[in-house]
Amino acid sequence: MFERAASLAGGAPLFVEGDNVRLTYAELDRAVGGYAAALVRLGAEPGDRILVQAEKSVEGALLYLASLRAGLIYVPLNTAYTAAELAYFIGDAEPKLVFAPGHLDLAELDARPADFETVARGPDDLAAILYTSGTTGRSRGAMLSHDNLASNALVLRDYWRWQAGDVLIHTLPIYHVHGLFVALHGALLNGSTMLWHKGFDADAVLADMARATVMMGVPTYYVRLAAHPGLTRDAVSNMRLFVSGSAPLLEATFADFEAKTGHRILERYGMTEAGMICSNPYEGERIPGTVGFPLPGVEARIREEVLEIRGPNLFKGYWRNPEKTAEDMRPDGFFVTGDMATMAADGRVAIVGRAKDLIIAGGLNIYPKEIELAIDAVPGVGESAVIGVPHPDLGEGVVAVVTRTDPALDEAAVLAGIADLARFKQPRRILFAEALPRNAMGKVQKAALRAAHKNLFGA
Ligand code: MCA
Ligand code: AMP
Repeated sequence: MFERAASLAGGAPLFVEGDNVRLTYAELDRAVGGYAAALVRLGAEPGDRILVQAEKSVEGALLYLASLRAGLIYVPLNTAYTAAELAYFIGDAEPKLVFAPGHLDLAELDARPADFETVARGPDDLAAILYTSGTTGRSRGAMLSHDNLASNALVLRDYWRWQAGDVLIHTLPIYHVHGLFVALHGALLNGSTMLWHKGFDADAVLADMARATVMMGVPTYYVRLAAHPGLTRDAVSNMRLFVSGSAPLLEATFADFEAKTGHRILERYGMTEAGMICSNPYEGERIPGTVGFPLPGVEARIREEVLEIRGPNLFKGYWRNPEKTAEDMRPDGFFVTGDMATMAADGRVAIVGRAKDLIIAGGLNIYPKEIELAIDAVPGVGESAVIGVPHPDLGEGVVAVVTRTDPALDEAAVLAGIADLARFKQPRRILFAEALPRNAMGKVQKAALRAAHKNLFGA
């Protein structure tokens, strides 16, 4: 699909960094071919996993495409993960090749442009495994097939009206669904130029809006843009579409952004296990606080207040974990998302809460169980409860409420004891308490803790 799109786009720029055209569509085939050939020379065979933890780069994107062409299974990892976390993923995925600190170096790969015969793959063959944390505290790999990725990309191309002349501001990381699939695939399928940013910087993004038409981001990006004095109707006059997802977009952010730009941000909803699931319409009403309608081909229903879905976008299960897969799957093939939702008579969906114990900060998922297990292992800790409370920039901020057996234990000692966790998962605040509130069943009342500390970050 990408090769066909690229052949139509011809000499159009593909990756642009600043004023620098890094690659044109005409060069894509041989550039990716060079990476694919290099991977094969290193011994990778179809079905092998290739694990990548690398700063965002054009080369990294080419490596992903090369992995698809060589029939490999791409396993991207958040760059913030520590060496201890990386070791877990290597043990679980058993990759043939590892591009990560202390392993292979992407910059040293001999990947000069070359012809490469694409390895044929069937629709159900795996294209990628994306790790997603679980309520048990252990990350598990969601197996995504070529058809999962392709079907979702094709649906979104039509749903969001990708069109000739579109230019995408690509500022998301490429180790998650949002940046790696939704944004990258959309642009590639459409033969669109990507203005490639290594990370999110509001000044740089605003400056690029004059030559772009589409932007995708997590709510934090829109919060930061809306607070920027440069966000005006003039600044966005070339823009066609702003998409938000990965976490709830506050109605206040939606309203603020519309007042300043005239644009109604299009909010959509998705998950690692299923790519994009629901979206507000392109032409119809984009209603804040809702995520629109199930995408064409996606079936959605609500059982006991929780959203369940089925469709060609739905993953093939958790890597080497059939028990967990079975737990989340209904006998009729519907997947239990763990998101609490309502569905209006016209089918419009609103996400109203979470049945799973999950925090989303700046679009990154954090499972309290994993943090609690780490804190509980620190000497001097009695027990802990990790919660998310409103945060003005990140949406939610991580807070730990901790009881101690050693009265001298302080915040710094707790943080030092959990240094093996990626920084973004570590609590912004550690609060000490005499005891944790429990209900009659002995279960920690997290709702009470969240209510007690809801103003901690002044959101
Ligand atoms: C960075 N920090 C964070 C986060 N990011 N803390 C909590 N949550 C975060 N998301 C911490 C760093 O550890 C550091 O801490 C400090 O903030 C500054 O780091 P820096 O990297 O400079 O921060 P930033 O550049 O401002 O990054 C924030 C960000 C970024 C722009 C919101 O996290 C981001 O781009 N997030 C997008 C993630 C994403 O792609 N999500 C989609 C997942 P210290 O200073 O203490 O060391 S896909 C998904 O969810 C589904 C499928 C879907 O629907 O899309
Ligand atoms: P991940 O595990 O990173 O794929 O994150 C998926 C989760 O992000 C979903 O199960 C939701 O809880 C949340 N999410 C994604 N998009 C939205 C949205 N537009 N509104 C509310 N929650 C969202």
